[in-house]
Amino acid sequence: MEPFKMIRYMDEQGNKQDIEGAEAITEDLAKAMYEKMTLVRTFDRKAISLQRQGRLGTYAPFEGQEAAQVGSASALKGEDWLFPTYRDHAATITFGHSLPRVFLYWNGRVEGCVAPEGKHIFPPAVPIATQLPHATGAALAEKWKGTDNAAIVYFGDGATSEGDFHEGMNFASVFKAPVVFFNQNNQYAISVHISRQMNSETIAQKSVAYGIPGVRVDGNDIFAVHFETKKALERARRGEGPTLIEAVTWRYGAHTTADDPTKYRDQEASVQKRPQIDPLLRLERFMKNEGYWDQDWAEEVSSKCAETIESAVAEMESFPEPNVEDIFDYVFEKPTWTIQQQKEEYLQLLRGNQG
Ligand SMILES: Cc1ncc(C[n+]2csc(CCOP(=O)(O)OP(=O)(O)O)c2C)c(N)n1
Ligand SMILES: [Mg+2]
Repeated sequence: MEPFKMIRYMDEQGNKQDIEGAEAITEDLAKAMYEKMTLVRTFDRKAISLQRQGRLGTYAPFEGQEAAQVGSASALKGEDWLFPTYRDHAATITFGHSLPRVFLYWNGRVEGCVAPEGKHIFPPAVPIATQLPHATGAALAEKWKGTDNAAIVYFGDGATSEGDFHEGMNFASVFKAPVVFFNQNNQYAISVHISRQMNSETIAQKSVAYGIPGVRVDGNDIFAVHFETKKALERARRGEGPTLIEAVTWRYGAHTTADDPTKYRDQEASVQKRPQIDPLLRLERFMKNEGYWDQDWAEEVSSKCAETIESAVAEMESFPEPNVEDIFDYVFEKPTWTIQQQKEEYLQLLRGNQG
């Protein structure tokens, strides 16, 4: 096979591709994936709407990247580790994060960084690529403890220009850490197109430099993402070390709600691309081709997801008011004297304003 050729389990029209040794795609799996992608898309659209109404602080949308995130995170097991960025809530929700807490994160609440008990989900990394060495470390700790737990770390195309990307991959390769480096190549780092980010043709090929396997998948094909991630996780659990996966995808919307994509790309062209690349449309076509599609079922999924998201919003909004001390108390485990001083000054200021 041509090296780093894009792997597809279904083409753009949803036709199943012949993949040697591929696991069977069952109706149950297709339906479960469709439900999850519908849930996270509903979440994403709701979050934008809440931000526009002033009910969320800011938000980083992922519409277009649902297959990449849901397909990969659904391959994890209970005790695995997940290291997300600010755009990976579809992955964290799939792995069991709480919806109200993911909303709370976007209201700047520390509670939004806390995953449900027993779920190994790190808070989103905003500094680009810092989470890669963390994931390598967590994976190595699991290896040294003798478990078969693995880690997955999410990062964008832009993150490959950071030193931490190389440090995390190199260290993981040398020490055979059970970690999957999951790249979502949405082709932009805010306004910077990938052609200005790197000269290599693919991100997957960067694996060669570290002597680890590299896989390039169609990131809008949920089955390609799911099964290739599952294989990489199984390799990791067998003690064979890390894998780099490049999922080629696209974000339809803005980088964040503070960004205007029309300043750096043709948004009309992005809308025109939707019929070819939309991950939900592709799965729908696949399900129709396979005879799995049922319109009543799809409508029920959509209304159930809307209800689930509405009740998560209500829960987020009924959360106790934030404590202003939180922004000082959670910077370090124990506050440094500078932070202590800032906190006291701020509290004094508030008292002065009240008096
Ligand atoms: C170390 C660091 N440098 C710069 C930034 C500003 N910044 C925020 S998002 C971003 C682009 C990242 O692009 P990519 O890795 O492709 O992820 P995407 O946003 O596309 O998901 C940059 C440069 C940052 N957060 N951290
Ligand atoms: Mg990007």
